[in-house]
Amino acid sequence: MAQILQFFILSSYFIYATSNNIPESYIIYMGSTSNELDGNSKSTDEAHLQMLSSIIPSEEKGRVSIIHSYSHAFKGFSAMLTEKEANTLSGHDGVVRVFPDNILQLHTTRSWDFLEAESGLGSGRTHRKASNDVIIGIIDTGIWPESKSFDDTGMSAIPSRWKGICMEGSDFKKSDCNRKLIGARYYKNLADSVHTSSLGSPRDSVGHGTHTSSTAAGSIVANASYYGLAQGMAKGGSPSSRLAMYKACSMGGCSSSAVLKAIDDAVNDGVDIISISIGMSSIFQSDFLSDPIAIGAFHANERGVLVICSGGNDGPDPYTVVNAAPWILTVGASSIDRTFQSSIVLGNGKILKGVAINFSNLTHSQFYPLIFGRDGAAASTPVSEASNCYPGSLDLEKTTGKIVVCVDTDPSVSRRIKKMVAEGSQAKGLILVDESERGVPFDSGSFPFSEVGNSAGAQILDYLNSTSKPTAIILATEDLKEYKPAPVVAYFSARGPGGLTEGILKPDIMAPGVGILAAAMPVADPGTDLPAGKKISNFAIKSGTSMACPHVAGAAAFIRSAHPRWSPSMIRSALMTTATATNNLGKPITTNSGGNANYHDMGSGEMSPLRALSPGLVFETTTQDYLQFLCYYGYKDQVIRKLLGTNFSCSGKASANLISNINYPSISVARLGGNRGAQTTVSRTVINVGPSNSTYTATVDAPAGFLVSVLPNKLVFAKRGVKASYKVKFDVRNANKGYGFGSVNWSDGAHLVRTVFAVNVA
Ligand SMILES: *[C@@H]1O[C@H](CO)[C@@H](O)[C@H](O)[C@H]1NC(C)=O
Ligand SMILES: *[C@@H]1O[C@H](CO)[C@@H](O)[C@H](O)[C@H]1NC(C)=O
Ligand SMILES: *[C@@H]1O[C@H](CO)[C@@H](O)[C@H](O)[C@H]1NC(C)=O
Ligand SMILES: *[C@@H]1O[C@H](CO)[C@@H](O)[C@H](O)[C@H]1NC(C)=O
Ligand SMILES: *[C@@H]1O[C@H](CO)[C@@H](O)[C@H](O)[C@H]1NC(C)=O
Ligand SMILES: *[C@@H]1O[C@H](CO)[C@@H](O)[C@H](O)[C@H]1NC(C)=O
Ligand SMILES: CC(=O)N[C@H]1CO[C@H](CO)[C@@H](O)[C@@H]1O
Repeated sequence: MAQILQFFILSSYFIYATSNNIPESYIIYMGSTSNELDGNSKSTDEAHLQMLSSIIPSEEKGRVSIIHSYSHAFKGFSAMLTEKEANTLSGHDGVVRVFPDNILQLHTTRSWDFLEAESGLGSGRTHRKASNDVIIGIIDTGIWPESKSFDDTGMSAIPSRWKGICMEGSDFKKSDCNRKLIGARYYKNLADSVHTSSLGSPRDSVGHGTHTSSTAAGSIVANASYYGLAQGMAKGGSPSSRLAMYKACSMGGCSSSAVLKAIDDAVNDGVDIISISIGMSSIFQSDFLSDPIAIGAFHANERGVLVICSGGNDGPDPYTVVNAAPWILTVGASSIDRTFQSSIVLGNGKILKGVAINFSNLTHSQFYPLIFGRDGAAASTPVSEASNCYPGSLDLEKTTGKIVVCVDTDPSVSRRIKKMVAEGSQAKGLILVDESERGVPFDSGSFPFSEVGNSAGAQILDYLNSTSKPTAIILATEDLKEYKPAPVVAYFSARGPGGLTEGILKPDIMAPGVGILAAAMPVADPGTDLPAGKKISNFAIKSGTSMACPHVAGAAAFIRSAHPRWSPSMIRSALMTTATATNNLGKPITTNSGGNANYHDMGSGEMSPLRALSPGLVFETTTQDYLQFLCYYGYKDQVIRKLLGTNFSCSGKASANLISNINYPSISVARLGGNRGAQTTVSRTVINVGPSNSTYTATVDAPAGFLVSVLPNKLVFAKRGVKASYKVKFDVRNANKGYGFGSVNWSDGAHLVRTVFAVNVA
């Protein structure tokens, strides 16, 4: 043991000592393409190569080569550099930042193979005649073009403004694109060298991209299901919209340089909306100008393209939300009103409701012995390991032919592993006791499995103790519709406040992300066995903020088709101010643990696309506002100028406190003195997008211990398109420390403009 440890210490020392000299991929970000400030306009690639040859020693000329070049929405390139060369380059004129080409992760980590139904925006949604011309770019793992979800029957000709292409690969032909899937590109991805599963082709090799694409804009497919579960019509949020796939990811993740290139191309190709279900880990977030998604999204937004991103799956702790720049629409995940129930019948007749997707063949006619993992421990194995179904912890002789009960007190062993351990020990089935993961059904394939919370778990353990011959069966999974309460904030959904700035409230909005049925690659998943005698399903049920993000992309496309002239921030505002904080019981939305959700859990609430078509008032956040944000955040004028490419000076005194004044559809005050009488005032401007002669009045939902006033509290709009401003004053009376949450409602009788706020009392 000591020797192994030493080896690690030595080897890491070795890496440390030489890291300066090992070339690695770096991104050289050079700001806006419309740079009026730097006069010379040489061919960009040529200029970049010249830049590289000036710093790379002549004996290593081979490295004077560009991996990805960015030239449409913004400027820059990626290349293999040593750390020292990277530092040298970052001092060059025209360079905004040089940062390592890190690998970003898909936001369905923890390899969840969850399932469920309803990929659309809710049943009963009326199908308004939408124009066909909204194009959604998806940056993901590729696409399976043969899926019925990408059938283009009935779609009109591709809009002439479209400049994208359909790249070919060994298994992907130009004819795989059609009037629905109008573009497909793939990129060299650093993550591919680690995982070889990815092909040189836009074809999906993971399943993630096929799933997200069909959720955003899949065509209507009747009778979709996952082996009979979640049966019904599958359709994307905006079935009339077009899709373009930009494959920058594989099983191993997505390299930053490829994601940047994908955004650059998508903007140039002519997409209207970009959906990105990937991101950094919440622990290793870099600042906005070293974050490829933040950089790409900034420039996309400048050109009128709305970028929607998943907030990550690192919940439920605070400060876990990622992709939280103010020019991004950041999405959290909720459950929907469908759940997958797999009942457990104990030998004493008691029936307990578990959650799972099982294709087991157990029936009422035969019960099996039930054993607690602890009692099935192999010789010299700690009971805590056996209780957790740790690999190698169970004794075959004790578990063969029995249903094993395990707990989940050790998060290092995933459900998939526990299932494999139980299966490997010849058990008949597995019951998992776990409060936190319960809401997200695990797909155990044909192995009988069910998951229960702590109270049902205690009943099972009591029963185990009460008899010498305990028995049980795990029954078939049924899907329960109109399940209540729904939506519920998914426990994994990343929470605010944002780690980089607390002056902007994040996430922005919540959408379905638990058990979502959408298109799948018809390729066997190595970990899951099929139900006997069935063909591989063309649909899969998955969970994650990855699944929530394309729901919002579909909704945004729906709004854009009705309001083609709205800017990205107006569409975002419409979605946020019409979101609901009420569940299908008419009560406040709760979190997975049962408590009321706050606005750091769910943003403005669960999106409601139909209401968002007619929001009444919208908040527009302009590029100037975002530049001002960067000033307040602390970037220097000259850095911001490079970003924009035109003259710009931070106005007034830059202070992080002023971030709250950015014209955003929600309000966050990062820090307010705790003394009685401490106060702050935040201003906002709205545009009337509803009828002329509208009068709105404000009502306030203030948290305990605050006095919140709105000035003026009546806004009169003579015409559509007219702006009005108001101030919100927060007065601390006897508030507790920490965040207080509330909302300001503006209503004209016909529209409700709900703006949520979070105020932190220090
Ligand atoms: C859907 O499936 C059911 C049973 O599998 C079948 O009876 C029905 O005709 C199918 N409907 C369509 C539209 O294919
Ligand atoms: C269930 O299926 C397995 C094979 O998947 C088979 O070995 C077993 O005998 C079956 N059990 C019952 C009760 O049919
Ligand atoms: C089972 O019974 C034993 C002794 O009778 C007791 O120590 C143990 O706490 C009981 N376990 C449970 C889960 O009730
Ligand atoms: C940019 O604006 C600042 C202040 O508005 C001014 O002092 C400066 O000369 C301008 N620079 C250019 C290149 O226009
Ligand atoms: C709005 O109100 C004014 C004054 O009452 C009236 O003259 C005008 O026609 C109204 N406009 C509309 C569009 O109703
Ligand atoms: C704001 O609107 C929401 C949604 O209708 C409602 O639940 C809430 O009570 C309203 N708050 C105030 C202060 O009017
Ligand atoms: C969804 C599904 O196929 N569930 C199966 C679970 O196991 C029972 C047998 O106990 C089957 O009848 C179900 O079909």
